Amino acid sequence: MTHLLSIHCTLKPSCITKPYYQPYNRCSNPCPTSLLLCTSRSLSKNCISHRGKPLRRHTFYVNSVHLTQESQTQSLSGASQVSNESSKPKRVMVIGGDGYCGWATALHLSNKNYEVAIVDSFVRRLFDHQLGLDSLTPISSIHTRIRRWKSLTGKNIELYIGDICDFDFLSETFKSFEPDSVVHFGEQRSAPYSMIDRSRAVFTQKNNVLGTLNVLFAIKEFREECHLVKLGTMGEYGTPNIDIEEGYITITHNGRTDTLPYPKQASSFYHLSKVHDSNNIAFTCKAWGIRATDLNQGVVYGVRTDETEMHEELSNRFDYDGVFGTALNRFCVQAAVGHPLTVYGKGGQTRGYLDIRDTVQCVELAIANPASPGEFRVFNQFTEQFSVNDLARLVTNAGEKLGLDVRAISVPNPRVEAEEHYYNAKHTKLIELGLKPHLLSDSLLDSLLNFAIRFKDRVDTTQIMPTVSWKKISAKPKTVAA
Ligand code: NAD
Ligand code: USQ
Repeated sequence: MTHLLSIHCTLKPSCITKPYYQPYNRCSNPCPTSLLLCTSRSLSKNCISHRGKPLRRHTFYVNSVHLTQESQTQSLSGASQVSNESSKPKRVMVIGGDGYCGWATALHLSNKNYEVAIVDSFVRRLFDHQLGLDSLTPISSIHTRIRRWKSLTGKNIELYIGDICDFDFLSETFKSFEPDSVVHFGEQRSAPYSMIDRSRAVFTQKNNVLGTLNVLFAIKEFREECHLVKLGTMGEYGTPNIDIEEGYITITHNGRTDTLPYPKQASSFYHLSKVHDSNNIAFTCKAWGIRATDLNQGVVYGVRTDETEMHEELSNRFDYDGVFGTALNRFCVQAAVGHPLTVYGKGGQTRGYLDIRDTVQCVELAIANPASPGEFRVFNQFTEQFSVNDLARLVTNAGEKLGLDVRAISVPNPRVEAEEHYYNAKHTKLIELGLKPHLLSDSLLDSLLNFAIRFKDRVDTTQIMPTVSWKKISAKPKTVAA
């Protein structure tokens, strides 16, 4: 048995001994035309400065490498969405930009001519090491990803490596990049992970709630006008027996009427962390005049976007395991390897779902149409509702057409959740802003299944069954077999 590493550690870039890269155009010292390799702290101190303001020693400010020889600037399909009012492209900080939704979004925004910076601690890659998990798709390091993007498009993506719970790091990042918008994906996002044991529950809430609080303080201190686009979750609402509105509900009680935040009934320590975030954001919009959009996103499926398709080194991660894998993605991989589809309990659990290509579209729409100062705006970000049984049926039918032998089984539900319930959630605000949904069609399922089949030799079937029980969570650290 191998004990899991404690995750009380935050990734302190100052502890990392690896050399890092500094772009020639941001360096106060003369730099070579290709790349400047800073290997010592003293050198980094001198090198890292921006507009006369030195960055602190532990801020790892890494930019894509100057690749003049390799660069072949392409005119990509997505025309610039950046407003013509200003010739200066909008600067978007993508926190969590090395993750599943964040990587696809960073590339999409860069493709649309936004100036993009990724901020990430790589804690998601660390979770894989801790739990012995791996993405279905091979994924390149962030440095390789960014260099490849630059070589294909000529576009820079700036990179700040660090933990947003470290306010010094975040402050320097804000002062250096000066974002117009911050898209915040940078949280521990798995409900099962948050229910493994006490330390994971605590980590999830600390990481998510404090990280978001730091982002709010950084906006207040350094970029008051900056628009926060925060990834929340449909799971904040739970499964009430009435229609779910977009953020707010108008209630008449004892003859008086008010519009109030929609009631929240989250059902994991992860989902609860999002509720806490929403409350903190709503309060700071009111108190400090921050402008924010909370994107209550449903379950995301798919992996390919126009940009990640451009090169295998731009591939996105694809989780299928029992901790980080989400329903439809898991079912496609299960069908590809001949594993029964794992329907938890009765399978009537209904959620909102969306294609990852719509995630990137929604974020872009939110950025392009910002909230007003002091406004706390909530959009429900999904395109269709399905029950788990619906998904199992769809994957079974699509798999059979491809000659796969697919069957679904009912697995004892490791979660505490309603398995048969009413569910009708509004999702009109993003459509009104111009979202053109990619709905789950037979052809999309075919392509997802074919994608899973292509990588099926990489599947570790021992990671498929759920192992985390909502009821059995304890204070004792959980271990994993090596
Ligand atoms: P992910 O785990 O793939 O990516 C999150 C990224 O954030 C990772 O790269 C991680 O290293 C980084 N990160 C986490 N904590 C950080 C910190 N303190 N400082 C800096 N970086 C940090 O997750 P994802 O699937 O891309 O989800 C992104 C966001 O969208 C999350 O907030 C999640 O709650 C939300 N969301 C995801 C889904 C989904 O189906 N994937 C659905 C609804 C909402
Ligand atoms: N489920 C199964 N079988 C599986 C996997 C899941 O029946 O093999 C069921 C779950 O019990 C649940 C539903 O499918 O009822 C969705 O589970 P999921 O694992 O696909 O998604 P969830 O845990 O809710 O979390 C995911 C993301 C999270 C995001 C959330 C959006 O990991 O970051 O916030 O989707 S939502 O569900 O709308 O809250």
